[in-house]
Amino acid sequence: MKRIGIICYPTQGGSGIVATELGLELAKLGHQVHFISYRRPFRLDRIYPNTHFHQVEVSEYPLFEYPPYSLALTSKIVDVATRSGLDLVHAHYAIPHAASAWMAQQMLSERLPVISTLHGTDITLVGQDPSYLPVTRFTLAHCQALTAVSDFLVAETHRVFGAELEIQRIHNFVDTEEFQPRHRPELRACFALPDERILLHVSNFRPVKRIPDVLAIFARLAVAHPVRLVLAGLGPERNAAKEQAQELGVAERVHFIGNQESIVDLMSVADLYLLPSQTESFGLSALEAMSCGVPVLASRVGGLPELIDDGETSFLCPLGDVEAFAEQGRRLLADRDLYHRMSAAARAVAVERFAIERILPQYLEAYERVLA
Ligand code: GMT
Repeated sequence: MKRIGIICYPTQGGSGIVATELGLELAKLGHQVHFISYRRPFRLDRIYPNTHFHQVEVSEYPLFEYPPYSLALTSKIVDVATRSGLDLVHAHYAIPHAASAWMAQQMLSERLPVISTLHGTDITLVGQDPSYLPVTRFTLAHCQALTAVSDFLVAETHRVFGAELEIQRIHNFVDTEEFQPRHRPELRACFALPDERILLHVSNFRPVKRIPDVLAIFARLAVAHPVRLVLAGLGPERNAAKEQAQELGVAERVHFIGNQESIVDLMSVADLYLLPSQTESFGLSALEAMSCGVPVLASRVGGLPELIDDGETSFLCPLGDVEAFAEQGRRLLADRDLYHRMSAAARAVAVERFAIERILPQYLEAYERVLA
């Protein structure tokens, strides 16, 4: 049994989900898992044996225009490590988690090994911002182990932060028992008539998700097919998306439903999942859709080709080419055989390659290495 500290964002983004699901699986194996964050992670929604939550409290002071979260987090890591005897700390998302973990390690005379998992925008966007780049570079070089969620992200990290970094690729995973095809007519009826198909997109509505493309693809499909679009999540581009839906004349068929507790319920009502992102280091929501037997229309970017076999398990389309997305969507909506084949193949690949049982041993092995 090990005592493991997991530092993560508590929000509905993929890095927080991966960190929480990983922690819960470790706890099932009997490890003591200590989550450290500014709020209870959203999938840590009830009492789970062997898990503990430690809230980082950031004190306000009139002098602080920007209260120093990274320092409060460091203090909390030191406190939890000392009281609970942590064997190692696992930081999810480099900024500022890996940096705070490194600082805590120094304060504990290097007795606390740090493993950091890179998730995507911590390398591809935020980590390259001059405000964070030197600290990110330093902390990546000083972790005892680094993992990244795709080969794409390993390569991108090498390109930006140096080829000498040792990074293990550990793909993201899904709980295929929880995320499985379900027949939920009563939920579907909340959004669509029986003969209508439902397209789904779930995100944080940031520019990287290309929400205007989601709507443009939907509007093209809506010309000839009885379809609905369900948009789940909150974020800066949500209001603009509502305006765009009006302009495109599809507003009555688009449902903005905000953040949802249960993504699996949403996947159960969807016929197609749209992910036309600018970049996606992995695309966890696409994997969750596939595990539920929902084919995905995604951009051919980042780590998505590692997850999607184009034309077999889902479709990959050129970035920004909304007509190409719509064309593949039309094929899937028109051809029931193709749809069912692809749906089954998507589910099969989730089970065979990305089920939690396949991925967890890779993290356990990384922990053994840092402890050795
Ligand atoms: O999608 C986001 O912008 C959120 C971000 C996060 O850190 O929560 O997601 C990143 O990490 C996920 C989990 O590893 C990946 O599945 C997403 O592809 C990645 N997002 C991007 O690379 C844009």
